[in-house]
Amino acid sequence: MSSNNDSKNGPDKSRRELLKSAVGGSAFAASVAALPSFVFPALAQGEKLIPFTDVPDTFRVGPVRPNAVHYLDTREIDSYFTDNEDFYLVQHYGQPEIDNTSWRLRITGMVDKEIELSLEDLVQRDVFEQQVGFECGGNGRRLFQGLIGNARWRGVTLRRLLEEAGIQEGAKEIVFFGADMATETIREQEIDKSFARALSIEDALRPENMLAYEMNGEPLPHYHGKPVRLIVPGWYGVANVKWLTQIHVQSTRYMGKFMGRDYVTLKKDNIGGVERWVENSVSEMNLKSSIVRVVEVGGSYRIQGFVLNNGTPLESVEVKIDEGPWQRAEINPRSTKYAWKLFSLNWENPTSGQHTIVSRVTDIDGNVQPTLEDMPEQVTYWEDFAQFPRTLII
Ligand SMILES: Nc1nc2c(c(=O)[nH]1)N[C@H]1C(S)=C(S)[C@@H](COP(=O)(O)O)O[C@H]1N2
Ligand SMILES: [Mo]
Repeated sequence: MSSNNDSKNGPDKSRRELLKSAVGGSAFAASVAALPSFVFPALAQGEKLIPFTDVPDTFRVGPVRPNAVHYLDTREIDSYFTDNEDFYLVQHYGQPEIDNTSWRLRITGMVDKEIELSLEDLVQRDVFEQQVGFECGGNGRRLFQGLIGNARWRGVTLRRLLEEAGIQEGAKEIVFFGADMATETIREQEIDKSFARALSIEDALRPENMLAYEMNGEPLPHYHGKPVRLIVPGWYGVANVKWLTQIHVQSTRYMGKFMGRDYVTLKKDNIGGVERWVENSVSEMNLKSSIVRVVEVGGSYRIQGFVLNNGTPLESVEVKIDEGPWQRAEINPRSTKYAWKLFSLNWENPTSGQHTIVSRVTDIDGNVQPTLEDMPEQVTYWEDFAQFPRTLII
């Protein structure tokens, strides 16, 4: 049912119908084995996880600890939304305590009217909700892709607030400051700096950017930026400033650490016919897929994984088993534009022994996820989006 999924709507639609008619009925149990588990993760009981041999026995995912990085064990992704308690955590300056009642958000700089908002003010504005998945720009194979998550965010659009403030002519960038601060040593001087990231005016005005105060139906958790964070759909996690306190509109480039020095890729590119090393601030997510789990249910095997990208619709996700042909996987029909896309491929009668499996994703613009060998030469570990072969024994 997965390799012949040429029509985008046909098979998906019939599966939805099947689900609808099956729920509560006796056809339910019979149809379970035929469904990819991402369609109905609660049915994941009875499935057996096949261990990857590329994951060392020493690899452990610890519990969430204050101020610490937290990553998912991606072999255990079994639901479309990541629980708030499991969603990865990255913060460079610790997790500041903020009191919701005294918290204020200020919009300052090149605006017609500077604005100061309480949480109450924000909550009273038009509600905007969307599904957004993202990964840290530093995510990659060494963590088996664990710096990742997918959630439902609720808040207000950024654009609406910027229109309220009125951006003035000549403005170039908008800087988003978090409440978290640290002392950085810059050219032998100790300087107090807030975490901050900037967007061009054009990027900032994208209608899908939002200030989120809820995550999966709960008030935004402390570790994820309570009470309000920025969400820039389709971008790497670093853009999603947590513990947001100030939005500043300015006519100059913001050159802070997380724009200009850290989260900066350095890779070889062809610049008008000349090969040059180029720095880029980590921004839009690259087209990436990865296999994260293989399960056995009642004697049949499934290969599952995720896709993240900048929101461009997908053409296909394919999986290659050993030296076999690329086989089309099924993409969870539930996925929305900026959510992650979970995919699944039924693996018919695998032979016992060692196997290598790998996935690749193609978008409708014809971009194909490259192999590690085809990646541009780069000297940073940011943006590891190459194909990721996995090994296992059946
Ligand atoms: N204020 C603040 N926002 C921040 C950061 C930070 O250190 N401080 N880290 C960024 C980075 S690098 C990532 S990957 C995401 C992680 O978001 P999460 O912890 O909710 O998963 O938050 C971003 N927002
Ligand atoms: Mo990050």
